[in-house]
Amino acid sequence: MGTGASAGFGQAIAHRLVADGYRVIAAARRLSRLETLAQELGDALYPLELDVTDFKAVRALPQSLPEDWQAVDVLVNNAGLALGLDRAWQADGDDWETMIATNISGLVEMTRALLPGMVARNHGHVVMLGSTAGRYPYPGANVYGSTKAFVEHFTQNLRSDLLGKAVRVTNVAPGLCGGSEFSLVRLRDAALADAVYDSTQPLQPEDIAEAVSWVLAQPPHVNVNLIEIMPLCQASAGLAVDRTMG
Ligand code: 8X3
Repeated sequence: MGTGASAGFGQAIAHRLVADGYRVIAAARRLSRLETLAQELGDALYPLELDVTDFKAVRALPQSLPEDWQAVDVLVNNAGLALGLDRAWQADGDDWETMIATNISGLVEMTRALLPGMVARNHGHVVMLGSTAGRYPYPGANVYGSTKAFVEHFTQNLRSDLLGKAVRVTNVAPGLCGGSEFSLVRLRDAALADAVYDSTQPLQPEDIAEAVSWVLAQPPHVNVNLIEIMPLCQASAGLAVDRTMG
C-alpha cells in the first residue's frame, strides 16, 4: 500500500511496483486521479480514497479493505508536504500544524495500523519517504525539515522495536526533485515553483521509484536503513557564517 499515490512520487512508485509484479493499494485523497491510475494499471491496482490525517479511517485499516487486499506486505509512507519557506518567526502556524499532521501523525498512524499484520505474518517492509531536509537544515525549512528528521529517527526506532522480526524498515531521503506538485504546493505560485528547478537537472519521481523498488528487492536478510539521493547538481554546501554582527 502506498499513500499520496495520486501524483508525484506516489504515482511513480505505484507504476513501478505494479511493473515489478506487486498488487498495489494506491491511497490518496483524490479518488478520481486514482481511478485514472486504475484504468492504466488494471486489476493490480486498488484505488483507495484516504486522507492520512483522518485517523479514524486510518485506524480502521486493514479491516476496512476488501478481504483479499487486507494482508499488506509493504507500506510506502509517501504522503507528505511542505508549506511555505518563511523564516520561523514569520511562518504560518496553520501551515506548521498541517505539515505535522500529515508528515508525522499521518505517517505514524498508517504505520501503527499496518504493522500488526506484518508482525503477525512475520513478513513486511515499511518504506518512509523522508527528505534531505531532515538531514541538512536550510533557511525556511524549519518545521518541514524537522518533520522529516522525525521520519528518519522514527525509522530507526522502528528498526529497534522490530529486531528479531522479519519486517524491514527503510527511509528513502531525496533531495531536489522535480516532476511533482511539491514546490507548487509549497509556494502556491506556479512561476515561483518553476523557478526552484531553473537551470537544474533535478531528480524525477521515477528515480525515487527506482530506489524504492531496489530497497524492496534486496534479499530477505538485508535491511537498507537509509538511502539519501540528490541530483548531481545539488550538494550540502557547508555551514553559513554571518559577517554583519562581528
Ligand atoms: C524535498 C527536498 O530540498 O526541497 O524534501 O527540502 S527539499
